[in-house]
Amino acid sequence: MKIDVVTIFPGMFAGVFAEGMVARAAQAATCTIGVHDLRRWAEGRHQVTDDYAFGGGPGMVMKPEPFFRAVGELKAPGGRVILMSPQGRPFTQSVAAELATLPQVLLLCGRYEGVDERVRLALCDDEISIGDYVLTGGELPAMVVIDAVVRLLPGVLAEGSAEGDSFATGLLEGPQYTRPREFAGIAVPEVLISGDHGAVARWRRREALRRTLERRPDLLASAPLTEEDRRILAELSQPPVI
Ligand code: 9D3
Repeated sequence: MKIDVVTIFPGMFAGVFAEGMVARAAQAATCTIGVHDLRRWAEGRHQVTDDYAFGGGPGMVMKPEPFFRAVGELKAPGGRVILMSPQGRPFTQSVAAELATLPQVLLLCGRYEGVDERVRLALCDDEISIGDYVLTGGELPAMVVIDAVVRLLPGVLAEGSAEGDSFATGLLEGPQYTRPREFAGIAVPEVLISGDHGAVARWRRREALRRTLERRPDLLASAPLTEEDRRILAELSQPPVI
């Protein structure tokens, strides 16, 4: 897979791509990541990428021409051009999984007050937001998308890790423990030390259901639940008899 990013702040990506799993994916040649300075496609001695908004108003708008030239040069066959924008479709685990199947993802990052509408209308196949909060640009969202996509590529995670993702099972994860067996006056639950794999699996499922019910009950509506899960949920919803 090829991932390309077009930005006026290419330096922001250095740390993310130098360390951790994204770096490992790039080294393993699972994917090639290219970060491209939009100014390369800007004109004039000052390589200007923004301009005043027609109709007036505060703030600058990013010019269309540099984006069109960048995409003309960088887009590969079957590639998807995605504008990072607060008005985009919400980014979720299933969007990440969809992007991970493509031969190329080409992310365009905006700055200032926004991007000329022609970029959206005539250049982009998709538009993504990472959530309902206002950031200063599309760079951090692009890093979020790249991180979520890269870890789904074959050979990046330990076998089976992605399948266990809380958003893949539709539930939040329950508590996890490592050594020591007792710390801060809190003991590791006995079942986890028991060696009874069946009991451990049942306990983990129950704790995942408990945590989801407490914190994200909205997830239960679309989680794939068994009859036994529903019985446990009913029990957990029942106020304890004292
Ligand atoms: C004053 C202008 N804004 C009205 C609320 C529009 C605006 C344009 C560009 C606001 C923020 C930005 C910069 N953000 C992004 O480019 C962005 C973003 C975000 O801010 N939140 C969540 N996801 C994304 S993806 C790109």
